[in-house]
Amino acid sequence: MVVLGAGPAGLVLGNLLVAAGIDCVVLERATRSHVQTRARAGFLAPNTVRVLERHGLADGLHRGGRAHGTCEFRTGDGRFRLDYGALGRGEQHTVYPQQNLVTDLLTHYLDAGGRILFSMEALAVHDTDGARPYVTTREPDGRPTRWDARYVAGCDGRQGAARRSLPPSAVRHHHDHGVSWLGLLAEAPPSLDAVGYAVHERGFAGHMARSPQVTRYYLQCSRGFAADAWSEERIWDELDLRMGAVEHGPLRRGPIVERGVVDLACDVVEPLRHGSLLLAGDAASLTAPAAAKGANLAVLEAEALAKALAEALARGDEAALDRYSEQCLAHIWRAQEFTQWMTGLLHAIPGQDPSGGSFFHASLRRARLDSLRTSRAHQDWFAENYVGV
Ligand code: RFL
Repeated sequence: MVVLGAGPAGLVLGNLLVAAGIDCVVLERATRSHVQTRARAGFLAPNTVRVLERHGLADGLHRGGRAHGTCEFRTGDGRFRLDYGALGRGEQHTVYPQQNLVTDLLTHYLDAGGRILFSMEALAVHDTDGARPYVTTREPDGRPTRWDARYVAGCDGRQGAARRSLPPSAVRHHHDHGVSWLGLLAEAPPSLDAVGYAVHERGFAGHMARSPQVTRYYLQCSRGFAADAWSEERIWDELDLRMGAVEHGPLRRGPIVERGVVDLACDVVEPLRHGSLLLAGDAASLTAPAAAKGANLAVLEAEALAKALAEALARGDEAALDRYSEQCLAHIWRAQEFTQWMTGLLHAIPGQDPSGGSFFHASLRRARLDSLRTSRAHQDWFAENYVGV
């Protein structure tokens, strides 16, 4: 069994395959230190935590994760809070940085005897319509290598070899939300004890705690915006303005240690199985980070895939593998639908708002926020979808 990629999907899958006694190797393009320090997600859904607990992979997040169940919306009309952890199904997120989760999963995998090769870039997956697929790779010194397997799991993200090797029958549904975010990681303590979503006429601003010392911020920016266009001071001033620092209190500033522009787009590959090539995580579907679903879907899919592969490899029974795609696509489309809703709630879409000329969409957003502020039924729906995958 060859697994491409050592992100949450590939490492959960690798751990479960090793636990099931299946011979597997993980091939990862990046170095170990890069994989263990790549800051991305932080909000784990209760279902994700349950999957990790079920397989003894949750020790680290039990030690270092923090329960989180409140978000605050700020608009020109004031602010309101939703204690989503007490609404809907009464479930909370666990805040645990993705790089810590990846480090835990990797340690566990190696301790269990799992094999992984870093700096090993997969170039393509071949012969996926038969029972003897193989992966071609480039060694760190540039030499080509070939890896034969019974199945190949494509967990190598949006730009990996698995996606490049899909047969023409694969359908890629793509949707561009039309907005971009400047994503920032600040060495500064969180400024509020909640996720902060500011819906401002200059664009969205977001605040998400990562740890007591580190906070993620987002600023909606124009397409093609250069990540280094603004000085740190300019960024903090803009965050202050959109988050309403004058009315609601100043943000706690600190050095910005990472910045990058994310174009909010999503896509889904259908189906997730192409003969002996199976997709999971971002390789299968990409969700815009507005609703924090990506890492959570990756973990869920990895568990479903491990179970199906174990049945296929141990007993030659492919029934679960045949169902894998349909089973996961149901979750994926639910996550896409909520992400789409959330994106519409948070953004002035260019060309649809006062700055772009139309009053209509801004008024719809205001009405949606008002409903969320006042309707218990709407709040329950939000909470259920916000923490769910
Ligand atoms: P990953 O984590 O991208 O891992 C894929 C791995 O494959 C390697 N790779 C290759 N290896 C071998 N050969 C090749 N040709 C290869 N090409 C790539 C890569 O080096 C990498 O190690 O995919 P995976 O495992 O599917 O996990 C998906 C999640 O990482 C992703 O969905 C989330 O980070 C998305 N996301 C969030 N998700 C959440 O659930 N909650 C959040 O709060 C959240 N915040 C975020 C996010 C994503 C963000 N960015 C950077 C888009 C915040 C941001 C800013």
